[in-house]
Amino acid sequence: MKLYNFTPAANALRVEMFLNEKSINLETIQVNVREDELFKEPYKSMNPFNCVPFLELEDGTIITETISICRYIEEKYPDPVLFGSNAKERALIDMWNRRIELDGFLPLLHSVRNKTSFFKGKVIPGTRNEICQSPEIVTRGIEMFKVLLDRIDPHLSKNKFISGDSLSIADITGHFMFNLSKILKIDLVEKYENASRWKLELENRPSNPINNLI
Ligand SMILES: N[C@@H](CCC(=O)N[C@@H](CS)C(=O)NCC(=O)O)C(=O)O
Repeated sequence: MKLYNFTPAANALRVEMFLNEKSINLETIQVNVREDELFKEPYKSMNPFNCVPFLELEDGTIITETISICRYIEEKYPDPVLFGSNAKERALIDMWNRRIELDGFLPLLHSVRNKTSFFKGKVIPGTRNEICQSPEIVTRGIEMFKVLLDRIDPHLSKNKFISGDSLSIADITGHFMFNLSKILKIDLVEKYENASRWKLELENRPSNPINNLI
C-alpha cells in the first residue's frame, strides 16, 4: 500500500494525523502540488480528480478522498479505533465528522481558496482554470464556521472530544478546520470557551503533524 501525499496540504495532513494516532508508517510518495505534478503522468491517470491524498493498493486500486482512505486504513489497522467500535458509536462519529466537514472545514477551505492570491486560477481543488475568486464565498465560509461554533460550543462543555470521551476522525477534521481558521486570521474562536479548549487539546497532541512543520 502506497500513500501519495503533499505534506503542507490540509487533506494530506488529515491523513498524516490519522496515521500518527495509529502509529503507522506507510510508504509515502510526496507529489509536489505547487509544481502541478498532479497534472502530469503518472499521477493524472492515477487520480483524474488531480488531488492528494490518494492511496494505491497492492492490486493497483486507487482510493481517493481523505475519509475513504482513513476508513480503509481503519479496517486494516483497527487499533486504536477512530471510527467507532459499535453501530451507535460509528453512526455518531460519522454524524459529527459530516457536521464538522460540511459546515466548517469545507466552507473555510473555500474561503481560503477564494481569498489567498496563491489560489488564483485554482479556486476549485484539483483544477487550473479562469474561475474567479469570489469575496462572497470568503464571507459565507466564515459565517458558516460561526454558525457551527455557536452549535458545538455548548456540546463541548459536556464532552472532552466532539463525539464523547475518545478522540475520533471527527476531531481530526475539527483540528484542520481550526487550522484553516488561523490562515484566515479568525480570532473569534477565543469567544468560544469550550471550542477553544477542544482546539488546544487537539493542537497539543503528539500526533499533530503541524508541530513537525514548524
Ligand atoms: N475531496 C478531497 C479533496 C482533496 C483536496 O482538496 N486536496 C487538495 C489539497 S488539500 C489538493 O490536492 N489540491 C490540488 C490542487 O488544487 O492543485 C478529499 O477529501 O480528499
